[in-house]
Amino acid sequence: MSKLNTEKSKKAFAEAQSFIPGGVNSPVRAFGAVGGTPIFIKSGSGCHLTDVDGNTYVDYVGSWGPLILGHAEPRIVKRIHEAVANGTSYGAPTELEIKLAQLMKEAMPSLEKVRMVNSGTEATMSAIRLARGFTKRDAVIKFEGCYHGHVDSLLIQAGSGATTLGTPTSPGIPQDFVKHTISLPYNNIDAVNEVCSKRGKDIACIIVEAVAGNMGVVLPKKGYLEGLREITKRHGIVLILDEVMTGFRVAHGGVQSLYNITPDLTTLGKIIGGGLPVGAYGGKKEIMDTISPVGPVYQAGTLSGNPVAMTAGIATLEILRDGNIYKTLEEKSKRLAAGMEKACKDAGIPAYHTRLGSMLCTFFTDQPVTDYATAKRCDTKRYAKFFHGMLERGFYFAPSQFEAVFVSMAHGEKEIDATVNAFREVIKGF
Ligand code: HOZ
Repeated sequence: MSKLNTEKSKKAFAEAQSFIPGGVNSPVRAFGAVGGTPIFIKSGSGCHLTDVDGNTYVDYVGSWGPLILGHAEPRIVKRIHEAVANGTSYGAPTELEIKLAQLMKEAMPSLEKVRMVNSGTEATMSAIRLARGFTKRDAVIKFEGCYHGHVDSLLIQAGSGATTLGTPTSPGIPQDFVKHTISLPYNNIDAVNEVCSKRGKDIACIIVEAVAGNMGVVLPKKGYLEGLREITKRHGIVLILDEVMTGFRVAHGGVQSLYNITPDLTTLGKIIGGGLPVGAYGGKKEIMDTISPVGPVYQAGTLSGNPVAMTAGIATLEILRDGNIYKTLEEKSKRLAAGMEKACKDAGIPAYHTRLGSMLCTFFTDQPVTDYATAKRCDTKRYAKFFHGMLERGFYFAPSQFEAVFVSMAHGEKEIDATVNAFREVIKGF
């Protein structure tokens, strides 16, 4: 029984369900895996969220990744206000789009050309169409437990809400749409080699979450990403690195800079929109120039390159140019992860901890988690206990084991140490 007063959230949730399926506009918000009623948010500031009942929480969801600088960061808010005053949408090109593309390319040189869209889903969907149009091949390889948004052909053995809510392969997608999707275990390079040596000439692209962040955080094994790069090169397959979550998060140049991988295409979202709806895909000029209006592969969008979203993205990426930010984030994240790991050890609670930069995860399991099968072995009932225990104490984590913890620049030592102390208390009751 929760000690929190969430009467207004409960009322809002009941009302929301009359108008909105499940009362939410994205399933992962519904507390489906942990039980209880989602809290309805009134405002965010720094690392804090305040709900409609007036409860305040230290937030580790960060809008599922975009808010690397925290909520309502004053410099971003100011730039958004200025942009809004100039009009909110033109449906015509602006110099802002060039500026954001430049900032992205500066951090990720593999982005020779970039196309802006409105979400990560749109980015991955468009990148796959482009890879198919460019190679004139149909098949796509994806990996179990990876999630690339709700794209029809990729909702096969998908992570995030699809796993949380028990529908990793969604109904509503005709068999004809997915007959070209090959789903393989993550972190298993032999499986990729085997399929590609038999069917290499049919495969348009391999799409992979650079660090899997939608089955919890699962790190690529040593040599795995490099192996994918080598195999795709050998067979003329387009390598799409999905950095929607990791881009500008784990490092300024994303996972590709840390692992020294040059993908053919990269998909981005979240941070590049500074908290507004944005996605992008980009990569080799030769491939990108296959998109309309230069080439024949069609892709378009009324609000693509929206001036307000571009401004928020530019303001964010300009701040992130300061390399000290990633050093600071590393220290903060390490402090949190180490604190939680030690707490589990001291309490004798089996757990497996993963982290890359400010993305981390505590899996409640006594086994290493390296892929979807091992991630699914976690004790999700224990996770639900953890989630509610932390929520009651004023700490908001993702309402599912199969998501990431995000640390932002707004989290201070004080909040992090308080989180670890609360965690110690919560796991005592396991
Ligand atoms: N990729 C995010 C979850 N892992 C998206 C959040 C959502 O689905 O609402």
